[in-house]
Amino acid sequence: MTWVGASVPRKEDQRMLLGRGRFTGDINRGAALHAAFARSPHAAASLGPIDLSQALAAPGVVAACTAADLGDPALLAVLERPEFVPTRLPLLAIGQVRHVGEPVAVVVAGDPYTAEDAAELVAVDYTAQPAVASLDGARAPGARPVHDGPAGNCLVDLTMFDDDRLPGIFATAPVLVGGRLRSGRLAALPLEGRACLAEWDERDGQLVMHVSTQVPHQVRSGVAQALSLAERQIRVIAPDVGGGFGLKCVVGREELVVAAMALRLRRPVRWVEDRQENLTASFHGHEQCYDVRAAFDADGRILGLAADIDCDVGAYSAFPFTCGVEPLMAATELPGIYKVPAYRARGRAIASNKAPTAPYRGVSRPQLVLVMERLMEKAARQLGLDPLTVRRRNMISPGEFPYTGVNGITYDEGSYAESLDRAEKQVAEAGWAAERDRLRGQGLRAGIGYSCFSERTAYGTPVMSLRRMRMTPGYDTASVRMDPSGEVIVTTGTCGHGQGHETTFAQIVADRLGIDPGQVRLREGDTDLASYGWGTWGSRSIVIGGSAASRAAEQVAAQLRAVAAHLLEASAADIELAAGTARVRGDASAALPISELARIVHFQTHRVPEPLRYGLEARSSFDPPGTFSNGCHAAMVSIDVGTCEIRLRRYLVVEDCGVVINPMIVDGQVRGGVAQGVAAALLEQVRYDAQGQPGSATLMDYLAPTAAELCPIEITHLETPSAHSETGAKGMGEGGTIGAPAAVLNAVNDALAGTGTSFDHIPVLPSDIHAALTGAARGEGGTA
Ligand code: MCN
Repeated sequence: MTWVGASVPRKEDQRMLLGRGRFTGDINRGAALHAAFARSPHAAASLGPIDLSQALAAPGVVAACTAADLGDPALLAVLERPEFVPTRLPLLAIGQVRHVGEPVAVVVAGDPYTAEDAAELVAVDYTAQPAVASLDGARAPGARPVHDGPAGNCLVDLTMFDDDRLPGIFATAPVLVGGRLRSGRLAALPLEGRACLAEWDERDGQLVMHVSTQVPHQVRSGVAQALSLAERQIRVIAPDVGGGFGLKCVVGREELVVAAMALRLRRPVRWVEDRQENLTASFHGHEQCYDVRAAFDADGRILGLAADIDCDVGAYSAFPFTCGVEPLMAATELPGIYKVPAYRARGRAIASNKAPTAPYRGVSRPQLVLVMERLMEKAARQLGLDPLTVRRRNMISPGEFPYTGVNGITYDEGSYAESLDRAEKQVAEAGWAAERDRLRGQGLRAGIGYSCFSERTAYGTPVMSLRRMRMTPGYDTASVRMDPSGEVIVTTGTCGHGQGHETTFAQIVADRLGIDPGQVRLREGDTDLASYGWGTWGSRSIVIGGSAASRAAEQVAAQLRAVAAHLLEASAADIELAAGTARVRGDASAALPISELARIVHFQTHRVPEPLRYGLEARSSFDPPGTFSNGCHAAMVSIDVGTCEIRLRRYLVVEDCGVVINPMIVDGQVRGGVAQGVAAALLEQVRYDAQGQPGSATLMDYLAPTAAELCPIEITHLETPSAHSETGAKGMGEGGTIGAPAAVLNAVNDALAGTGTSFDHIPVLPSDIHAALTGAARGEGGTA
């Protein structure tokens, strides 16, 4: 029996469910001051003098500062490419504001209410300018530049791939499909917004920061770079973090301002973001537009693909990923699981007067899957073929792994065809078609949609270095230490924030050491525990951190075997570690509890030879080329032709993330991800008007999904182990979000079959349906 593969209950849930979690806002410092920000009400304006006098005079206010007072600190995220235009991210705006909600001054007071009231007394002389509030507006000839310098507001312009055969292919192919496919701007919406508590530790000469972040080391580097400190002078701790979804894998300027104020005042300073700030002034994602063309042969095989991809990245490049993250991923990974012989892709990051963007869950994969799945459907319709047949004819098939695509990506072994076969079989066996017909018989419109995809995960240094980020993430490290009582501490540079790492890392290490996961304690999210770590994003933790922990645990296991062999006068190769005991294989009487070995190594060191003395401890690292999970989603929706409400009726996921460490946790990840993907398809959208004013600043306007909008999600696991992780696991934390929008959109279009309308954008809203059903909408899906 192994712990890996078992649905071990989540260790972290006990404290969460009993209200004993410790989030940044819970950390009590009697003398803590509170920061609030004066923020721009304009999307674009030049900044005249800022008058802090009234704010400073307010009772209870301790300090107030502008950028100039702080020496105009800034962050700079850089791609080392000529096609990239770096844009300085000032911690507080100076001279110019570029989006509503941009902080222009900070006020610090004894309580948050006083600080917020005083922030409203900051008098700023704005001269409003016309805003660049849409992709079309930003790209239009003569558009006002968001930043001085780049033409057409283009911060990155990269033609990643090209093929001079494409014009010929498009001229002669029997079938051409394409169109403009768009996805709306999204907010990640973690339950806990951003939060930070910074305090100067006089004794250690260290700025200690508790931050609600996914990337403590990058926050440390950001503080060090912006405030000119050595990294050792800063300790960043992520306590319990109430979700991040990518929003917290970049460094927030407010966190750094709080650090600057704590340094200046030598008192603890706290800032806790409210929901309005979270929706308007943090980071968004996924506002993308694809102009695509694809050529197919008469059998439905793709011959060529060309795409121009524009991402509205908002006003600034977030640190450290830069605004290149969405267009680079989109242009590189668009072909996905399909064999594309000839490919051209240009990806651009377009600046606008909106909040900046971060790598929100899935980054560009939900969109690129949506694009490819729509192309498959369109080609099938034109050819009169079953859309699933067209997918099968194009996907990488079982004998072809490892497969290197036209985009240079090598896909490790996956179950692309099998997952589609399974999904189709389950849909048939569960009678979805009959249910769809029954719904149609009741006067509803109803449809079924599929999506097939791979989820590239665990991007290691070999892959990340191709992006040419000045700070190149990838590897991670872990250490495993057994204490004198036989309990184990694992430390790593990853930083779970809801994924259940305390449980799954413990399962891996417990198997290696032959102990119970209850004896393993994971410590992550503290920069003083790992020399450097890249945090948790890109579904990297179980492959990269988990493999580093597995390797370190193997080394400790070898140390235990050597100690046991010495004490039991046996060969180390004959010692097995299981159920808390080291025993000589085949000799039931020759055994010692592992806790006894730990006690001897620490307290009776003289009983073991020199190389085995002074502790049981090892450190290791891992840096993979990456893993590819895969899956197939199927969705059924119904549309009420009276109210235009779209209802999700059925949802099914077949997913393959290699060896499953904890099926219950993986199911939870899939369900949460699907909820976010369904919401992206049917509900959520960050809105701005033509002046760049946000129209979705509260949860009344930004429609997060609730249980009422979802339906039960059936999940089937396939397991194709990866050769690129120590455990055989592949990452999977984004797959639900990646597969869902395409499946739902295809289901909506199936429901609309016969109306002459289909959609190529998300979210599809009741207003779109109304237009479709009243004939007001033109078929943007073209021939689909
Ligand atoms: N797992 C497993 N077996 C596998 C793969 C994963 O048991 N074969 C488990 C892991 O042990 C881990 C979880 O599933 O507990 C997710 O693992 P992994 O795929 O490595 O992803 P990360 O832990 O690196 O998490 C990042 C991923 C991303 S990129 C986003 S965005 C996201 C997500 O996780 N944000 C989340 N899931 C989230 N879940 C919560 N609750 N909150 C967020 O903000």
